Amino acid sequence: MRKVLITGITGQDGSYLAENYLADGWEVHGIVRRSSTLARPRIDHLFSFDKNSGTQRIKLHYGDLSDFSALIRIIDAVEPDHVVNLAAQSHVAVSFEVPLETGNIDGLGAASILEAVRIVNPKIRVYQASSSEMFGGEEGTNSLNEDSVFAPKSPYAAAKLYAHQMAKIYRDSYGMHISNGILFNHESPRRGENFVSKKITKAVARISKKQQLKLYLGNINATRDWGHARDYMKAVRLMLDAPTPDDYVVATGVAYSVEHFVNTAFGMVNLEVSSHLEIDEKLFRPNEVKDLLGDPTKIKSRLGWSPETTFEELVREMLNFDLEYLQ
Ligand code: NAP
Ligand code: F7E
Repeated sequence: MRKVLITGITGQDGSYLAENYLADGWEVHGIVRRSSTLARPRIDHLFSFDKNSGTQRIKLHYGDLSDFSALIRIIDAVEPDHVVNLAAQSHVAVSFEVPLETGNIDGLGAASILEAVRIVNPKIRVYQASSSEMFGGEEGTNSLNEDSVFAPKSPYAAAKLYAHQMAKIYRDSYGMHISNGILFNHESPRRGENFVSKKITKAVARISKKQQLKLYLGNINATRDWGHARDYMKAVRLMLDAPTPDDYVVATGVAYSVEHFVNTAFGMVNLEVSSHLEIDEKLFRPNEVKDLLGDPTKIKSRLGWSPETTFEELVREMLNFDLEYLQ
């Protein structure tokens, strides 16, 4: 049975990617941090037994991206065919609060994965979770592709750019099968609660049930190219399964403002935005990434990937999930 090792398996993307590999019959291994609770809500539903073999097809290993010895030990023991590095301090605003931790995990941690794979078995295929944040997103920029200039604006983006370049350096220097996915914002009902999409749909659901009065947001003029995490994890699989490694932008090619996201979600429950939305200056970032729009031409033409979920379908799915949760 083929094996994948996923870092960040407890996160939004890790949970969808684990489902994707399990559906294809792979054995899925994940690296998890020790925490004071055992709750792992995004992957709890995956711990069923395989009907044929009677074994668990998902196995977890304690480790941390800052612990190189653990990474070497786990990769050596699991002998995976693919290593997917999704683990990160993934919040841009928080990276200004914890810049060193962000650099340590998102930058050096990613380099540790590359070095551990090189030492244990350089034939293992690797995916590195790069980010559209690396572009910086100046106001009104045209759509961004693999050749666009990187100009990071946060500790998060700078750390991701270091990891991105290290992945290219390892690919070019050692002939390893390493791909960088430059993913634009992707959301889902499993999105972390302090990202703007989930903050909006959760608040709209609660306001519609009279459990909350106001939604406080920062810069609602920012525009983002929003897709569905489930679709984007299919793109990750295509990169890992491709005969040759490369770097790919993954995006829908359509961007909307945060304000449009808010209007869409409130419109779905027939509520007036003006009665419930407040702008809070404290939620603005020290250096705003204004506009991000991706050009997915390369991945469409070379790997045949296309987004399957429209913006409205995404907002509807997130909102329905949050409404059902309240019931
Ligand atoms: P997420 O929900 O925040 O998940 C992050 C994962 O990383 C969690 O499983 C977390 O574990 C784990 N992690 C954090 N620090 C760690 C450490 N020191 N050692 C081991 N594991 C650690 O993020 P996501 O949205 O799924 O994103 C997945 C990856 O794609 C991230 O690298 C992110 O930066 C990148 N990315 C995301 C987007 C997007 O729009 N979602 C776009 C571009 C790139 P705990 O559960 O223990 O916290
Ligand atoms: O912010 C604005 C905020 O935190 C989106 C991560 O997955 O995608 C994500 O990073 C926009 C920004 O995502 C609030 O200023 C307004 O302009 O949902 P977000 P992000 O910063 O774009 C990239 C591609 C990644 O790689 C990251 O890992 O919304 N905004 N008001 C707000 N944002 C938040 N979080 N909270 C607000 O109250």
